[in-house]
Amino acid sequence: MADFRKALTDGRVYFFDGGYGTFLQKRGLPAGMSPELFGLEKPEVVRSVHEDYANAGANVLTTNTFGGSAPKLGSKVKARDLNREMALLARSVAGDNLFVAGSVGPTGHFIEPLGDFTFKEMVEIYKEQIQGLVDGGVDLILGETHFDLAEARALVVAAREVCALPVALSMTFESPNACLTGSSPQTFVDAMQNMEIDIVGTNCSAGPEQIFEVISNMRPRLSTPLLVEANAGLPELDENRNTVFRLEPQPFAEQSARFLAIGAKFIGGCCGTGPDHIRALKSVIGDAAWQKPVPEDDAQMVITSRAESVCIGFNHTGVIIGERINPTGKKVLSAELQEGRFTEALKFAGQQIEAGAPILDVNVGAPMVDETMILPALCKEIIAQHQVPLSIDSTNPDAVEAALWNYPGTPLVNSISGEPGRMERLGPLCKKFGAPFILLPIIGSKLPFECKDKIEVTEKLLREAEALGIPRRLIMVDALALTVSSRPMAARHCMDFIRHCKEEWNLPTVLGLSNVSFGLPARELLNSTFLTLCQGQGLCAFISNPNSARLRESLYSAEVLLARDKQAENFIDMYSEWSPAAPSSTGGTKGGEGKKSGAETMFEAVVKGERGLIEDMVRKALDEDRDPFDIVNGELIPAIMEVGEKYERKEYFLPQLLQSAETLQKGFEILKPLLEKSGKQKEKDVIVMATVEGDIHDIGKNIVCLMLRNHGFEVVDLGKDVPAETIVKTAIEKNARIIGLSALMTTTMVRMEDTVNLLQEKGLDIKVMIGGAVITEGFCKAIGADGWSTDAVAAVKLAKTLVQ
Ligand code: THG
Repeated sequence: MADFRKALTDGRVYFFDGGYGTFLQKRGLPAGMSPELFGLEKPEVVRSVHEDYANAGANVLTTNTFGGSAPKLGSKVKARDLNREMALLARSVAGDNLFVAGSVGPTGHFIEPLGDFTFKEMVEIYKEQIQGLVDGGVDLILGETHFDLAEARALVVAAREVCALPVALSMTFESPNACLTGSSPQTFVDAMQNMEIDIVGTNCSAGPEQIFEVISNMRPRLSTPLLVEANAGLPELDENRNTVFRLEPQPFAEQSARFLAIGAKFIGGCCGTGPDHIRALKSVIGDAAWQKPVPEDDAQMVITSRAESVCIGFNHTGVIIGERINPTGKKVLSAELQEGRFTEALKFAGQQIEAGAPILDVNVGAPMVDETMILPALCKEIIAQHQVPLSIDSTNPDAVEAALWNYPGTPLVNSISGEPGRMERLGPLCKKFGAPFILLPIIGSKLPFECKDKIEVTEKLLREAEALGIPRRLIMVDALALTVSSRPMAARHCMDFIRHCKEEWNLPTVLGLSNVSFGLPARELLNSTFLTLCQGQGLCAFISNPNSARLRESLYSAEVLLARDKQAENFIDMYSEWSPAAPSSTGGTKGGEGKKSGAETMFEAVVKGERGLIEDMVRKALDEDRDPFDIVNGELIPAIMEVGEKYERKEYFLPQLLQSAETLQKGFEILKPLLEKSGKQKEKDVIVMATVEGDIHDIGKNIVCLMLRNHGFEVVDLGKDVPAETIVKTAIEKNARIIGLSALMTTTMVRMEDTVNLLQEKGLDIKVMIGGAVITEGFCKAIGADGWSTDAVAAVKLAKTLVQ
């Protein structure tokens, strides 16, 4: 049988197949039925689709298992069995000449803090599905249409635990710059490449022209074979109210051919494409050679959060890793961490980010702190509020592991030393999670002091890492800054070592800056100058207090002198008004000076999503005799409006929106009894929300419910898969002004019309608003609904106009 691994590196371009859902509908898949269960009942229909794609010239057939995870399938069938059956079916058509990709879509649930699944649960769910695909003989595992980096990571981890097959992950981007949960195409690629994924890709969401923009944004650091599957344009409604994708095969293929220039090796189609689209791809692209992507950006290492990438490299700006979340010498922080409270730590997080730290070190090592519990818990809190990637700093490997399991990106692990067993324990974990790490060249209790000693220890650890198959892109060496007050040559040995790491090993270096000045006065002066000297030798990152203006001045000055701040643009931007008289209070943070850190008002707490602060703030305001109505109308509501505007401007994404909404709810819970008691509260408008019958997607609907409640609506949430009769009956009982309907699939959105018709039959004046990924204005008009929206913020606006 042909080996798919060879296909990953040869010079050819391969063709995937086209859409299944839309195609199966044409062959009798009933509206609302899951294509996977349909496939079990009518395998001959699925087989005929596979055959048509094989005849059209596809090299890779995709299994009919997109919704084949246990939560999607429900209790009717075992996920492993279904996936095996469907994989066998595709295999029987593919034979030995074609490849079979085992399709794995989203589960319909989010991982916490966005949703209610833990990362580990998600991994287990995917393992079951992937095991079935492996049983059935697929050639690769294909994650498709994902929109959450955390879930995508879980899928990759699961695939690696179950099998040794190549893994492809294809993400869907709502806009050229971000997916639904805020990850940019580039950050997605960075995280996946850190995990050594075999193929990165993007599919669905739009036609080839829009998708071209998405993959253009992946390009700077793309080095992995690329898979692209566009829709046949955007969905429209035909005269019979069926969703259609109208982009014809020829223009589809011509537009898709442009993907080659970005590095596409695998090209196929998604929604609305059929065998003719694949045939056209083949005739337009033919035997074109694969143009292997060559990254323009030469970063040595990339650290990512859910949303952001931070590059570490010889041609990149020196990276400050904010050190302040560390209980050493901090009484209040230590005491709080012992009690499991994070107010002080979160304050440090906010302050350091305001000061411009691109990465935060998180260290909770203090007496009587259970790091295994506290470290991941604090990371989760920081992640919920901030975008910056974290550096997980602990000597306890269990704590590091726990934090890694819970992180929605590829964070920095600080650190792996030569302590016996540590590389064996943490090295494979870093590899598995794609987490870059700091290699700390210490073995035993004696610190290497001279450059040659550091080289010797580092060489030994690098050999260990290599034996474990850890890629170089995950390794950054700690240059081990020691104090010059006891060892005058310490800084010079450090600089020699930094140079050696760069010139001999092409490895980036980092160090804990302040160690150097221990025991001396005016430490900031020494630290800043040491930084400059080290940068001259190739230091890439340093752990330090970013709130020091002097340090930032040194850093950004050096960037000009090292020609990394082209035309001194950044420097001029920050320091054009710099005055020598007050070096410690001027310059340094872009737009950040003068801004207060942390939230000072309830308004700010909601905007920033400071869940931990809001309750105390509300109680304090009540103690000060503030009117509950004034708090709601004067602070909370304007804050959530501001959040909505940020969301529309794409400054905020779903995670921030949810964070702010939950913060508001927490504050509101305290005020609610008071508002009700005073009776001054005006009658709330009632809105009945439901996902229509046959559709089990409720992520979008749940978010809309939360936002509507935040804006003062009384929401009756009927859940998912709800028949029109139940919806209308409830609306009558609750005296609702609006019914809100959600559907994700083209097959189920047609059920929205049932509710509209039923209301008309009964002559009821209840407005109907609809939403969901595939809803269009044309569809809304066609079924006679009163309005449609594409996201939670727009839905709130719409609801407000409908009740006016
Ligand atoms: N290498 C690597 N990781 C590290 C270090 C390193 N992690 C820990 C440390 N060194 C870097 N972090 C700190 C954190 C705090 C301080 C110094 C280094 C510090 N604390 C003050 C004190 O102890 O008095 C408190 C001052 C304050 O309030 O900020 O100085 O070398 N890989």
